[in-house]
Amino acid sequence: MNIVLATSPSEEDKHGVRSMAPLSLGYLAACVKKYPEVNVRIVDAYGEGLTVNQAYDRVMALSPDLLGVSSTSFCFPSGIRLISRLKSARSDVVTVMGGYHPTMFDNLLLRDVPELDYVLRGEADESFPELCRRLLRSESLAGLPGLSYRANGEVVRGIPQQIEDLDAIPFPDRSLFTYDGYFHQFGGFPIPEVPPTANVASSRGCPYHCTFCPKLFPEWRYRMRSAENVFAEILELHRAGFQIAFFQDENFSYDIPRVEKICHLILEHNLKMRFAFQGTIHHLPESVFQLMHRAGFDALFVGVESGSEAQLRRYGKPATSKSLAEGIRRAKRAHMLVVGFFVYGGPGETDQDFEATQKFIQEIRPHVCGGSALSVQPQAILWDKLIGEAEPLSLADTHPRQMYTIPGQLDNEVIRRRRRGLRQAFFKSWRHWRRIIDILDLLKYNLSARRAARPTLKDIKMLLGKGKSKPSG
Ligand code: B12
Ligand code: SF4
Repeated sequence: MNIVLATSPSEEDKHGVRSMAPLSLGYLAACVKKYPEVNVRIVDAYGEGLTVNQAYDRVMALSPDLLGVSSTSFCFPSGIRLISRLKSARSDVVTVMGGYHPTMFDNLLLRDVPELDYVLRGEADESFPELCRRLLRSESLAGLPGLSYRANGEVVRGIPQQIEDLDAIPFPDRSLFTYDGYFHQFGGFPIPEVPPTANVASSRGCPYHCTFCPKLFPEWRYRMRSAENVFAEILELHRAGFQIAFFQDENFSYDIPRVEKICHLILEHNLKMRFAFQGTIHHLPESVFQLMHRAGFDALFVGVESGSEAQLRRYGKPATSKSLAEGIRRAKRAHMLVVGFFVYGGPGETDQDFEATQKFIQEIRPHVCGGSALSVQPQAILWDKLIGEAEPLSLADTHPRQMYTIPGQLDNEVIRRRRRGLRQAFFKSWRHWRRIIDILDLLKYNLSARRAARPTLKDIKMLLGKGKSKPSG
């Protein structure tokens, strides 16, 4: 059985191009490999920036018997187009969707997309291999956990699945991530000379409930892999030649004892790798940041969202602006590169709230800032509050919404001003004299920053006439 797993193409947004490998599909592939009759391939249409037509050609060339398409809420229409095109050319191919949007809107998808055969709701590490097994043996699919399908003109909905013991599932099959563009970026930022980097998921979900943050399904819980299991994976990555591991979890750092244990294992084994993570930091004491630095953690990505206390409360964030500022200061004292993410234009955000965000950026000075206008996504608390709790009537009603399209919220002109304002605040923060200290500190103590800066430093040396030009030929 030829299985092709694909991400939904995104023709409008090229954000993911050359970005991280799709771990979701790597996990599914690893889990289904236990059946020798199965041959799996991955087409990362989103990551490679393919159009629907290009993705279709790639999938067709692999002669699939089953096509599984992963989709977020942002590019589900192109995922549907890919499935429809394939099915009209090859009606015998079994088509399955999974991921955020299909988990939530399985009923609408199966009602309105005749070319789609099945949806697997929630985490499919166990249900997807079971689906393949039953298809291979021509067994009944009734009762398959998480499976939504059509029966007698009705949609039968499965219960979204979650894996209780994450240590029990295999590591993602990275041999199928054949696109080499992943390895020329770091956390989504293109860096030409970045050493081989792998993304890793050490936990699933997040214990918090920020109002704008979508969950895979309402009952989805935070679960962690053990420190030993995480360490076994990074050891395997190290042996495979990866030099950096990026923990892309929603919240890698929530559980302090686990973070400490991972660091101790790295130090005890003298593992020479560098690390970065995404997660909350307001609760991490200085000693933990220092330990992480010693173990090789060079960068962190944190959702600050706003510098205004009132706005953070409205978002239901677990931290205060003071605890976030102190967390960033502690991380900087431990020589970590801090990438802070901000959102603007959320419900209730006043000019004063936005000014507090600008002030936060200028005073606390994360090394890098990312920002976006808040969008309201179906699986988030805000969706229920602003759009309504009723089930959308059609797929067209399930698209994420920009705030300015919602009556009573800030208009697009204010959003544009805030976008400019955020950029200005970040540029101003770089004009502060203390930035020289920030840079010198990173160059002295942060190995990844030093490596990234090496080509620029070489250029500067050459400019100053101190570098020897390389003999040609
Ligand atoms: C890493 C990451 C990225 C990376 C790489 C994405 C990738 N190729 O995997 C980059 C930086 C490119 C990225 C980009 C974006 N991302 Co992103 N990303 C993540 C993150 C942090 C981890 C994804 C992951 O690997 N999870 C681990 C795997 C194991 O879980 P999983 O993906 O859910 O897969 C399981 C199930 O969903 C299911 N499944 C998934 N696919 C399929 C397919 C089939 C056939 C089946 C049967 C089952 C199945 O089984 C899998 C195994 O259990 C998630 C948050 C999260 N924790 O999931 C956000 C997340 C997916 N991203 C999100 C967003 C908003 C974006 C962007 C729009 C950001 C932006 N402003 O540009 C873009 C658009 C992405 C897109 N494709 O549309 C949202 C999506 C919400 C939604 N409503 O759909 C999330 C949930 C974050 C959040 N909470 O807001 N992202
Ligand atoms: S925004 Fe961050 S802290 Fe809040 S629920 Fe989402 S992942 Fe967790």
